[in-house]
Amino acid sequence: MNSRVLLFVYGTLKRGFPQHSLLGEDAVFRGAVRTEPSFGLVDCGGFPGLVEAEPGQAVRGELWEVSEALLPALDTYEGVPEGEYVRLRTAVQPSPPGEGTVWAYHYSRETGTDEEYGAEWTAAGLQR
Ligand code: PCA
Repeated sequence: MNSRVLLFVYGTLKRGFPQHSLLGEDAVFRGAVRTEPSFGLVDCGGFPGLVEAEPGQAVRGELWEVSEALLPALDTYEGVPEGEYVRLRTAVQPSPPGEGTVWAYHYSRETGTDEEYGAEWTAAGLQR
């Protein structure tokens, strides 16, 4: 059985970015989406990290349907075992009809208090 899961990606896993192929050849693009307006992106040094922010923004990214069997490899790439990121259920807008869980990698390290948050990761880095 090939179970499928939904993943919100906002950084190097997006289409056209360096690690997109980790989503697998059978990944299906489900649309441009954004988080609830309570997040921000920090620059972790060439890649972004999603953190809860106050005041927050709606972070823009992509919703992809991928094979559940790929999650262990994605977790390893994102450093989930070492604690750099955690994979959490994350609400996105527009929300995919009839499907509960969307996963996203959240940055789990401490960030500066006067951090400049971005709302989108581009080839040029963080954008507001
Ligand atoms: N890759 C993951 C999380 C941060 C990153 O650079 C992503 O694209 O969602």
